[in-house]
Amino acid sequence: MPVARPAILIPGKIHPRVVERLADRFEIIVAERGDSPDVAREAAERVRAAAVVGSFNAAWIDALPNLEIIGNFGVGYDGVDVAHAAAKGILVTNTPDVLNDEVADTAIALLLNTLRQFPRAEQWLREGKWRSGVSFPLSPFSLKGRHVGLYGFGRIGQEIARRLEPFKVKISYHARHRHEGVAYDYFATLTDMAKAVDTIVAIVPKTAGTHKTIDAAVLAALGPEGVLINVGRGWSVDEVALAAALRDGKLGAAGLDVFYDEPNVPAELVALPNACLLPHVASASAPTRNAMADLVADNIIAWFETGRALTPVPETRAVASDDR
Ligand code: NAP
Ligand code: 8YV
Repeated sequence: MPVARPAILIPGKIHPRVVERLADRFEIIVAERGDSPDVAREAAERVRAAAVVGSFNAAWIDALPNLEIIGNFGVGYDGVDVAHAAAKGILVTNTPDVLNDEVADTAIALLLNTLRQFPRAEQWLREGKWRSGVSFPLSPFSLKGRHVGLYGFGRIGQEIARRLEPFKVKISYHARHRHEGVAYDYFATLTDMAKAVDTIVAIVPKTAGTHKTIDAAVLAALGPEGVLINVGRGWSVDEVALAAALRDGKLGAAGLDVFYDEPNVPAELVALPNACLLPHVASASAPTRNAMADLVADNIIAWFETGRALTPVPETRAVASDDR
């Protein structure tokens, strides 16, 4: 009798390369995305791995009695109930490092676009407003001479810092810990950093400790010349306070790739000329998304071939197949 191939569940859409890479070794079971699991019991019992984007909650995990590994497409794995997975001895993997350069490049592009208003200038040109004797208005802000505070100094934060160096700006950072051997000033609190710098670039994960930490007090400390860039998670920002600060001139400008309730972007932010807004595209180039897809697939393949995954998240790092 032929040996059954392990079944992989794909709840909703995922990058097609994940499926291409897995289809010859595994049975692929596609289900509807949703908060409630939607997979027939007999199929659910065959599932030993899931490849997911976004939300994968405890109900989904509980619906799959033989689940061993969840491969998350993305370095941020806040959509997966990782505590529940860990409690059940299920491994969770993410896609660190392969997107660092792309996301750091995007952060720099968004910073320059926010300060210098290049998207608005291009729109102005496309609208046919550039005529002899008529120039686009000077940008109120420049990157020159700024003091940039990185909120988050992990894999991506450090790449952003490397890219900022040639711009000759002063660089500081706030993270949970001081990083040894780093020459930039460290601030133990976000508020203290906001008082010292004029620009914050946020690249922190969605956790209990980062919820709405960029609040009215932090924005007021940045001040009317201040700029906020967020490429981490919208969860970290009090968007009501941000829109009010931008509207009232208490904050100079903001550049956002991420929002609290995606894809719903507050109308107040959309209406503001000093907000530069992107639809969560920091890693969204074909080469980088291919690399992320490969890492999702390689984690699942490695798990079934060697009993070890390549990039388990810290909370489930201790899970190994020989414990099962
Ligand atoms: P990482 O290497 O784990 O770094 C996370 C950084 O955040 C670390 O410096 C960490 O501090 C800091 N941090 C965590 N909790 C904190 C808190 N409560 N207060 C202060 N600092 C805190 O992660 P990464 O690979 O750089 O990615 C960071 C996040 O970016 C991801 O989790 C994801 O949500 C987001 N992201 C967004 C996009 C996008 O498309 N926009 C793309 C990729 C990633 P320590 O250094 O002290 O540990
Ligand atoms: C992706 C991201 O857009 O890796 C992350 O944490 O936010 C982005 O790279 C997302 O994970 C999948 O669409």
